[in-house]
Amino acid sequence: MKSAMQERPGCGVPNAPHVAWRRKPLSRDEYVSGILRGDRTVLARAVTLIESGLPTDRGLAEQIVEDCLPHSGNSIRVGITGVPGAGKSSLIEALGKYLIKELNQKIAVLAIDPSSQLSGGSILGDKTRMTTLAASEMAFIRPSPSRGLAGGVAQRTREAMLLCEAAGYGNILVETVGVGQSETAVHEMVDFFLLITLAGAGDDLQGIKRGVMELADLVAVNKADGSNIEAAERARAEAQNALHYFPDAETGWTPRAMTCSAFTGRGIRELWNCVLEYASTTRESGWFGHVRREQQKRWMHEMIEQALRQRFDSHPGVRHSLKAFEHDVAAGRTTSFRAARTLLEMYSRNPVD
Ligand SMILES: Nc1nc2c(ncn2[C@@H]2O[C@H](COP(=O)(O)OP(=O)(O)OP(=O)(O)O)[C@@H](O)[C@H]2O)c(=O)[nH]1
Ligand SMILES: [Mg+2]
Repeated sequence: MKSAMQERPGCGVPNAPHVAWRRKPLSRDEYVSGILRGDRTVLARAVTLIESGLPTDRGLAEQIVEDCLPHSGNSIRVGITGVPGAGKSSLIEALGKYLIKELNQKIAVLAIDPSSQLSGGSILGDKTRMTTLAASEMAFIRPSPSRGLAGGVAQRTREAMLLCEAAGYGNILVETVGVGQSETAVHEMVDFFLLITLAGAGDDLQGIKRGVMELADLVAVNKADGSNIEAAERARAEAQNALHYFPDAETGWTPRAMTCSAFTGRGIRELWNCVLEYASTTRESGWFGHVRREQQKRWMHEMIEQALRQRFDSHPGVRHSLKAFEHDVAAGRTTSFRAARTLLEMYSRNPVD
């Protein structure tokens, strides 16, 4: 299924994914050279290819990623999470404006949004919250892929991230809603993890899962504007209490809490300085490189698992008998162990590739 944006050719948003099937197909070299010279249209088409469910597209997509890999990695990858409505998209717009206008730097925004599969709404919503970025030549915005399972979406986002880096985007922001498993997936693909919270709502109310706080390198209490400033400051102090007080021995970093406002711009510069400070501190401690190496190892294992699963699922014998085995297991006619072993043996006698 195509996303809402993909089905609206010429919907007037410059950053909209391009309608690949109407255009002349590009060769592997054309894709790669386009990406390396920072051509946003080619980059968008390559990401569409990555997100395509067609097995015929997969081969080319993998070749492009492989060719771009040596040119990737030179970036700071920031994950942003928080409950719906916390202001993630608005904050990304504010950060993006700061990066482009004040620092003259390019920014790529990717999103993993499990809710969009159900509502379909936030894809267009995101674009309207990021109007400046969407219109800027210096920004590349990609809403969530609307299909696939959490793991598959994460893999595609990772690949899109590598292509953005090869295209010269030194700042990568990955947005996700902090209510599912997606924040863990995002945490595992970024250098820095930012949790956006709001004043006046307890952790339970905010739906923040226990554990997400522990992943955060920075907690930003957003909407610290107007009559909300004091409450935001109190929430900041509470968040700071919940975080560690001392630098982590391994990382050299002490997680922080700040207030900010996507509307007034309060705290935006400080927020980005915090990201930069994290990068320099952890580069010095060696943690930065260590995490990236560990992440790469994990990606490899995930890809193996996914590929094996895919092959197993598309094995004709397995496909033919799976339902019957499920019935037998549910009816107690066989055990799940025996059923799994039989199916695995069926697969390994004649593996599919
Ligand atoms: N007062 C105030 N309102 C804000 C601020 N940032 C965002 N909002 C408002 O909060 C609402 C949600 O903002 P979004 O940026 O869409 O939040 P989000 O976290 O991206 O939401 P989802 O993508 O749905 O998860 C919108 O109505 C914004 O206008 C802020 O700094 N101050
Ligand atoms: Mg959003």
